[in-house]
Amino acid sequence: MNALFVLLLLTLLSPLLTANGKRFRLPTDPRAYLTQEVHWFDQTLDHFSPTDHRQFKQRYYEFLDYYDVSDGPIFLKICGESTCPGIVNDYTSVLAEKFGAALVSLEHRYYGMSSPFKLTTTENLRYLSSKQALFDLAVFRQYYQESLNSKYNRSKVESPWIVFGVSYSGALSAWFRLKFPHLTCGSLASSAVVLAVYNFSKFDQQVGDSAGPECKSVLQEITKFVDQQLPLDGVAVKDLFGASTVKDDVDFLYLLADAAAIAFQYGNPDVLCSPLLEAKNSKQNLVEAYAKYVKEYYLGKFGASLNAYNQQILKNASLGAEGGDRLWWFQVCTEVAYFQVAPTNDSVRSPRIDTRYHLDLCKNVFGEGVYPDVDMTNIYYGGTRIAGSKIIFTNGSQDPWRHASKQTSSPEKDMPSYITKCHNCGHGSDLRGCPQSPLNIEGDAGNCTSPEAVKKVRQQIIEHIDLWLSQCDYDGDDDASDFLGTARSMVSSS
Ligand SMILES: *[C@@H]1O[C@H](CO)[C@@H](O)[C@H](O)[C@H]1NC(C)=O
Ligand SMILES: *[C@@H]1O[C@H](CO)[C@@H](O)[C@H](O)[C@H]1NC(C)=O
Ligand SMILES: *[C@@H]1O[C@H](CO)[C@@H](O)[C@H](O)[C@H]1NC(C)=O
Ligand SMILES: *[C@@H]1O[C@H](CO)[C@@H](O)[C@H](O)[C@H]1NC(C)=O
Ligand SMILES: *[C@@H]1O[C@H](CO)[C@@H](O)[C@H](O)[C@H]1NC(C)=O
Ligand SMILES: CC(=O)N[C@H]1CO[C@H](CO)[C@@H](O)[C@@H]1O
Repeated sequence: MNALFVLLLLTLLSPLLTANGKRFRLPTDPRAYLTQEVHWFDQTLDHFSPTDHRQFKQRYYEFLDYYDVSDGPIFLKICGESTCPGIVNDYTSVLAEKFGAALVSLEHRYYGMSSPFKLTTTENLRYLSSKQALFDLAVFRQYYQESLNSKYNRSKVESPWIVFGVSYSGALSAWFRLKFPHLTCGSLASSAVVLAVYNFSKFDQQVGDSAGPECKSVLQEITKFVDQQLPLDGVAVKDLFGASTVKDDVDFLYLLADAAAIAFQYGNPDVLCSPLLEAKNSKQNLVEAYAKYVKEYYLGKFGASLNAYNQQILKNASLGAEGGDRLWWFQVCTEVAYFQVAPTNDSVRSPRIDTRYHLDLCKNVFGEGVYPDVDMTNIYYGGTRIAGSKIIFTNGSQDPWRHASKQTSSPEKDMPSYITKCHNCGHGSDLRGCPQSPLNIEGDAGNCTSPEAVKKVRQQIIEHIDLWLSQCDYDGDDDASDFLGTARSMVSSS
């Protein structure tokens, strides 16, 4: 099969690779990409072993239409926890045009077509970690700089690099700048989940806050009813939601919790709350109204997969892309947790979604001893006390994930933090506009309830990138004349 065909196939399959509250949705519409032309790179499997020299093929993309060959920067858009079908046409393409930048994206190891192994057994997943992924990016950055230099017949040029990411890849963007400051001039970390959280009850609290008192209380009523009905007639309840394949009751409750969270996370609050409040006001059956939303919107239009909530499926190491969220769950169960447990008070989700449920899932899906050492992760990266520099943190006011991000500025370290505040500002709204799913081409902010809020943050992003490019000097030694990127000014500011 040729690569393009495989790519198309994967693009069609990618609705299966969704959900679990966390996973950042990538669009399936080819128009949402600047390019989908695949390139390959030989990557080292284990960056931390002196004796293991195995390699695997890692997929990447480049887009050079805006590139100013004389002194343009390189924007590395980090792909995160899903297949990476191309370079997404979000607000970074507007930035690339403004700054005359080359755009390049590397698929995250293990995801999509960049898997070192056919089977995703726990043993084979041992090289799946953010630490390895950061090294992938560093090695790739060197490789790509050289490949671009030879393409344009130039030598020893060190372009100014800026890294970008949203969500988990936003955390990678911040961490890359932290761990490899000599390889970049700055970082945008959009909705970046840099804090590993063990009991992440603030997630559910934010869902309630974003819903507002009325919609929250309807959601709570529904949860309560489903909690009561499940032990009595689980089959009927699951059937109502079209989810009879999800055998475990708490897996099913998790699906219902995620379905609500996703509306706020991705800027579609009214798609959920309007019909629920309508049902409430006209005294219709609330559970049926919610089931309609879950079936038609969450599992339908949004494209979430039941497989992501089915531990029987998550356990299966031979399913590859169809195995739901097995890969992301592995990262959750080993590094970052973000266990979205029910808060003890005023919870939207079922109290049965607790710490024990998550730990049991990790054990059931990956085996004995797999456990997220969040303390080690936060020691390694610093959490919200990350000791980096020149990193912009952005968050959406309605996004439950912002409580795992850095929400206050550290001006002394040149790490500003911005929050876009509006009714439908969610995950990555600075780069993706509103709603965040489906993606708006070039991250159009036109449908944000406060486009001005998004524009203001974007202006800050432009100013910081401009400043950091002008200050960029990788080594400051005598070779500085080789460095093309200094003092580059923006093409235009608006
Ligand atoms: C590349 O640059 C070298 C040295 O400047 C020059 O001799 C050579 O002709 C160039 N080759 C191409 C393909 O432009
Ligand atoms: C997480 O919550 C569980 C259950 O409430 C509790 O036993 C545990 O101590 C908590 N762990 C941390 C690190 O907060
Ligand atoms: C795992 O998936 C493969 C491929 O679909 C299937 O053949 C196999 O029966 C599954 N294993 C289990 C234990 O369900
Ligand atoms: C529990 O939540 C309710 C509703 O938000 C609030 O009024 C109450 O003060 C909370 N109780 C505690 C102990 O936090
Ligand atoms: C904004 O919403 C309207 C109505 O839903 C839609 O027709 C239009 O395409 C949207 N614009 C953007 C930029 O999403
Ligand atoms: C810069 C900024 O707007 N920070 C805010 C982010 O959100 C937190 C929590 O709501 C606020 O306390 C910060 O002021």
